[in-house]
Amino acid sequence: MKYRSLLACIAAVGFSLPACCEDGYDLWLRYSAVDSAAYPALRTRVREIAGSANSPTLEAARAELARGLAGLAGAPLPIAAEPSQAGALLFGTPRSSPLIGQLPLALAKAGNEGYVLRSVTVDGRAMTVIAGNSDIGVLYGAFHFLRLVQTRQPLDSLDVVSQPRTQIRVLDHWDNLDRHVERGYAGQSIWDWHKLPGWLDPRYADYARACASIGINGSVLTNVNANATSLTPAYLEKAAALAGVFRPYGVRVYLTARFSAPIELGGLKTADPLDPAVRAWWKARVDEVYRHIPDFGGFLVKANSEGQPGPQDYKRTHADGANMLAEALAPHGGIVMWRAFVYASSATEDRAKQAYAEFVPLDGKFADNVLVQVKNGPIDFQPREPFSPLFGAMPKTPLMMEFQITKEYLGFSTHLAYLGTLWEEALRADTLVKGKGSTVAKVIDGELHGYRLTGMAGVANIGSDRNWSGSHFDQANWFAFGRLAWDPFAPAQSIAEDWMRMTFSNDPAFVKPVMEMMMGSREAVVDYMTPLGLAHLMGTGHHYGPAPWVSDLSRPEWNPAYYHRADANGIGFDRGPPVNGSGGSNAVAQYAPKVAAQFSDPKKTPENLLLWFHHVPWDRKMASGRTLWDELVLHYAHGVEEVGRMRRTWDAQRGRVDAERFAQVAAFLAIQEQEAQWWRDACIAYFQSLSKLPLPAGVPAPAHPLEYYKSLKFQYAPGRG
Ligand code: GCW
Repeated sequence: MKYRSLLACIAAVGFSLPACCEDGYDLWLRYSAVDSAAYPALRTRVREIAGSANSPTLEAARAELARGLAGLAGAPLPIAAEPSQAGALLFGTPRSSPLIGQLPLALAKAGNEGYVLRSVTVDGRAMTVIAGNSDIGVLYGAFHFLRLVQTRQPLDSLDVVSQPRTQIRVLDHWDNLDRHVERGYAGQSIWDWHKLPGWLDPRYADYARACASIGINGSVLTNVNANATSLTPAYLEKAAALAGVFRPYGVRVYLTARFSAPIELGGLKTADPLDPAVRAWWKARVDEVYRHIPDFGGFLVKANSEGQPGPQDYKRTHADGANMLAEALAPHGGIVMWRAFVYASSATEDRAKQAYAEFVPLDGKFADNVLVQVKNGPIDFQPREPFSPLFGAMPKTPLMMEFQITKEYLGFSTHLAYLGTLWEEALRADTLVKGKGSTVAKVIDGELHGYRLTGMAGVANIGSDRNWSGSHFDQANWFAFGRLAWDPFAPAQSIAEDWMRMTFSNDPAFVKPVMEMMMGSREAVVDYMTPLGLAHLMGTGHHYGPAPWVSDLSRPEWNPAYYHRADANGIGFDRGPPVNGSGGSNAVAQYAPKVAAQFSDPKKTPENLLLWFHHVPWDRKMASGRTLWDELVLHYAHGVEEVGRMRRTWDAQRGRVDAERFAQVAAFLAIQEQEAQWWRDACIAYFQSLSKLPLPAGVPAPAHPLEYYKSLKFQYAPGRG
């Protein structure tokens, strides 16, 4: 922005009104000035930043505190090596600061990566300490302290101890080397491969800062639909340059490994994981990776899924493939994240059953440095799915969670959907494998089975757009992912509240209604896209908009009709036990007996998953007393109404939010409402062509005939695979 227009902005609105000209680049690290009359804590408790920044990470911590507190306090704070006055904010480890070593901080409870924030009195002077056992712990603590100020928490008797409940907290970027992002709705890839390593865009450091602020400690730079070129020296040099930028922030670089790389790059005739020449090739290649990136994290692998090469091409198992890579990585301390998202090209079985069928027999067969990465649901990141039956079924294999932050199936970046609630629902689901309370969160954090490794991955929603995520509210999903990876038990609502206060405003007149809007937003999407347990009704390939009628694609599970199975009698996928040898796919049997019993019985299955597990007649009586048909239509209608309500909630915030971000959110909500209506109308028109039933009283008919919706084509929808 031009200096003169900035001055004009400041003159026009003054300091107390929301800042103008905000483009979202600063994310939740905005650090806008505190009104010290309303929040005197900052002035009284924080007068100086003290500590020695004798490593790049401690330097990053001090720099963040200086930057953040200067913004929040409205003026830079004095920096000192040792605390020199009351109100000192002392940061460091017992090694960087002898004083920290002497204070009774109970640092043992902070573990390797955690921290303690504590109010202390030293020589009669009140101070605040941000301490960790490691430098990265201090950086995480610094971000936590800034968050407390940003969200206007009391600072006088701080007593916070926090450490992550999972070890590996990674973003998976589905970024191609040509900068196209698979399922990306925020512009191009932020990795400008062409200009790396010569040009280090300042955005890379801001990315790492943002990741560190929420505890993310790894970044898989490349798409799981992998390109072996990323393992060549020229690209390793580029990845090494990024690793250098990320290192002070504790973010390790990982890459995807294309299973056929020994053939493509090495000129071998095979990529058979048991072939000695193949193993030697991977070993040498991994050694080379570590020569470029000494703290390289490891590989993420998609194999034998959707056309990707893998060990099954050689009649070997997923464990054989994973263990070969694990063997090459182990001497360097690297890990393999092997994905369980598989569905065989020729399978006739229910797709929801395939991951379990392939992986459970391999439990206990993976090397010590392998994690199996499992999507939250059995199919594919739908607006709602039951939890994957793999959770709880592989006690001897560390399973890590894979969530999708980018909204491939929830309206791309123009639909406002806070995913914290979706992930909370998945994490709190009870597998019952070791009795009540055997939640997915306890599988993931290792508590249930004593896993040696733990982790959570999020498919990134980050791109070259100025606001990073394609929309302002999509930033909340990046934020929520990091917070849940740190603590899978954290409540989605308090995460949303922190994010809103940091990103927009602490004004209660903003926080309360907008939080309600966020908390209900994902359910609204479920209602207008796939209510009552429906799934995968999206347009084929691009996944933009409704296409429940598609049924002519070569592979059965590419067709929306495969998932909803609607006909003249009813709708839904029968996944219950077969009756007299025919009927259900018996996917329910993959769950623990009590869960299976619940999901087998339509009367006990929660209505929001009914059609996932059962094919039921249109006139089935629902809990409301209405028929399934009426209930389905009303859910679609309700979803649209909710978006209308979201728009009104947002419109009432005019003046409480800067004009630039206000306008974009308002415009996107208008798009969302139109598209929700489109979803509603297209789905009702289609299902009505089968049910032949009238709409419930008061529900308007779709705006167009079914043929109109079928005729729509979206050749250029973004993010295509
Ligand atoms: O959801 C599907 C996507 C593909 C993706 C695949 C996967 C990277 O449509 O684009 O490929 O999942 O998770 O591997």
